[in-house]
Order: sequence, then C-alpha cells, then structure tokens
Amino acid sequence: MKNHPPSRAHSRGQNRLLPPPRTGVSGRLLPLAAAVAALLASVGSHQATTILQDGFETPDISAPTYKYYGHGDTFSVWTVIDDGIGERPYLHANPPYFVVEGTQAMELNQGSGVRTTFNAVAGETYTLSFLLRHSSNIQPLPLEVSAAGQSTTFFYNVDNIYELKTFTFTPTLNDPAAELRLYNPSPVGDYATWSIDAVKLTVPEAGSTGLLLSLAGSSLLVFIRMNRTLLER
Ligand SMILES: [Ca+2]
Ligand SMILES: [Ca+2]
Repeated sequence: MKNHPPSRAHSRGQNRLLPPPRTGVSGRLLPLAAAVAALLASVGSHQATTILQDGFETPDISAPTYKYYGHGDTFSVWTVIDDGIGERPYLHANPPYFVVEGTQAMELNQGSGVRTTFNAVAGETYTLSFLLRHSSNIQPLPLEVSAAGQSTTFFYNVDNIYELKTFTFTPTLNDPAAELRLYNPSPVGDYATWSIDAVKLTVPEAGSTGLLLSLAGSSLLVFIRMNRTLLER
C-alpha cells in the first residue's frame, strides 16, 4: 500500500517530539551534492587524445589555388593513392574553391585517395571524424574509409555541403603502423569526386575514465563523511 506524506498539521503536531529541523544542514549539503553530481556527469565525456589531425592546410597552395598529386606522392601526414586514370587528386584552396575549414581541402577523383598510419592499440575505441562534400554533377560511389583493418562507407545528404562524418572503431590487434585510408572507388570517368577536410582521429585519454571515476568516488566519500558529521551535530 502506498504511503502518503504526512499532512502539514500532523507534522506540526509531531515536531515537539522530533529533533529540530535541519534546514541549515541541507543548505550546506546541496552545493556539494550538486558538485558531486556534476563530476559524475562529466565522467567519460572529456579527455580525448588526438592521435592525428590534418585539415590539408599544408603545403600552402594559395597560388595557383590547386595542386595535383600522383600515386605515392607524400605531403603533410598523407601518402597519395591514384589509379593513374583520368584526372589526379588535388589540393584546392579558397578562393575560388569552397572550403569551410581553413582555406584548403583535398579533392579525391575517381580511383584516388589518401592514406596514413597510426599506432593502433587493441581494445581501444577510436573515433575518426572528417568533413565530406560532393560538389560535382556526377555522383561518386560512397567514399570508402578503412582504419586498422575495419572499414565503412560514407555518402552525402545534401549537394555542395560539407557534412561531418564519424567512424568509431576498435582495433582487434596492436599495430604500430595501422593504416587509415580514405578512397574514392567510383568507376572510371572524371568529375565523380569527393572533397574531404578536417580529418581527426581521437582516442579516450589513457586512464582518464579511471582517474575521473576515482575522483568522483573520492568526492562521494567526502560527501558521505560530511553528511554524517553534519547530521551528528
Ligand atoms: Ca582545411
Ligand atoms: Ca582516376
């Protein structure tokens, strides 16, 4: 059977038999309780380490505003993939090209891509994010992305808009030179391109969740001890 809260008159009638109200104690406990709650809420929501980050800003190609690359060429953290058929992949700059992160982005033609490596740790959960845009009038096949042996594909929702894409993966093997690869697999023919930019790979900071949990746990113990101390006064 459900217990109903006592009526105000009933409570008042019993007040003479009960200890004095502890409104002052509650007032001092609430800010601490809120702080502990905020700390608990923050667990797992911060402390990501950036493993790799590149927005295709180097080398500076502001003149002549684009630069072609061939298979095996390297720049910044990337090695270029190209099938040698048709137009090659190229860096392009704003203006006149449309770029939203910095002033440069990468254009992947049919059969071209970029790859790099990173230190993959088995069991860690990595998050890859990047901007993706389809800007031409020939629809490419979905962009292929692979990382540490796991793969997925990405497509666009709206023409000419850079969309933020994310891929979360967990390597099954340790590999100090695991490959990260973004590739346009479209059939032969020019102008079925993908623009990519702002590539970022992150992993939760080693031990950060444990440290935060430990801090939250310590705060909770302090909170309980203070609670006891104040109530015993
Ligand atoms: Ca950029
Ligand atoms: Ca090609």
